Amino acid sequence: MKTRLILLGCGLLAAALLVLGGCSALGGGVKIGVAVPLTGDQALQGQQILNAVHLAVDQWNAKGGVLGKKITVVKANDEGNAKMAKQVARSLSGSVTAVIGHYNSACTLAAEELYYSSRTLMVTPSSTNPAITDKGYPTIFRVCGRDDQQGSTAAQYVVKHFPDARVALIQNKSAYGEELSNEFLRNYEYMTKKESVYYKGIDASDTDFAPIVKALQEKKPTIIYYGGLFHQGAALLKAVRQAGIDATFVSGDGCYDPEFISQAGAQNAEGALCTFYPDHMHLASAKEMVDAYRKAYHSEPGPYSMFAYIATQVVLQGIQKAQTTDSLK
Ligand code: ABU
Repeated sequence: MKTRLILLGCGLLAAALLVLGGCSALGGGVKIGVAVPLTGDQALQGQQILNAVHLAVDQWNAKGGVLGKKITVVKANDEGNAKMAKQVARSLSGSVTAVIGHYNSACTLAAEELYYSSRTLMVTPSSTNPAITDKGYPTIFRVCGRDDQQGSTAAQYVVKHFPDARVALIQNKSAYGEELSNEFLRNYEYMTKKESVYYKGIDASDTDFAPIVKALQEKKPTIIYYGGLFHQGAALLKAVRQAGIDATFVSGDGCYDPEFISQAGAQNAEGALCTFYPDHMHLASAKEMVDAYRKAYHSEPGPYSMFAYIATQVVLQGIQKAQTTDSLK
């Protein structure tokens, strides 16, 4: 089974130029918080991010740490839930030098104000909602791309390769899924002057797709654009294929995950399209990290492991360059 890949441009943070958000309650070491889901549907993705941060930190510690101090990792489970993300942010703010996280855009949006207020540096490896960085907080960053980039890239691809498409959109009403779908639709409508044949917002926890399948059977789309994460996307695709609908399934980075294929079933996922970055699993420049990850964890890195590893490098190289963990200096 092979999912085809649409490349998405990604603005990497310039590590060396960072002046870091600091913290006055650090004690002797440098603490890096990792705020991700560690339970529930996204626990594997959270663990893959946490593993990658640990990997980078272990490598730094093996070389003497940063500013001569040992680096420690403080993990926090936001459960993929915005309310919990706020609680996590309250506990990490001011008690760690930097936070790598959150995974979900909704969580990052809920938490970032607290990090900013406490001048705790935050770098998300995976949250793609544009508003996260458009607010312009000087201590809030991402090392991944944005939903406006993904939406536009996917729309251009569909316009070029499916000129007679009948497009249906289904999105999970999250800060990620809704934004992504609307960016796709805005670009698609602008380029084609055509409207979608179907648009539906669902809850991220919805698992009964019978009404959607019925509507799709009536509307007969040839493209189904889904804004949301892999587990729901996989279940939706499965339901759609079981009903005999063969429309091409298109989504974003949230479905670019081996779990999407295994949960949907390889046959159902065949030909699905996702926007993502050049996959580090196939990049020569990423081989060292990928090999180190495999050796350390006896498992494969996840789609956002490399981004978490890079985010950690950004933070630690920034501390090294600035020679301080204090954002006021
Ligand atoms: N970017 C997909 C996964 C996380 C999110 O942005 O909500």
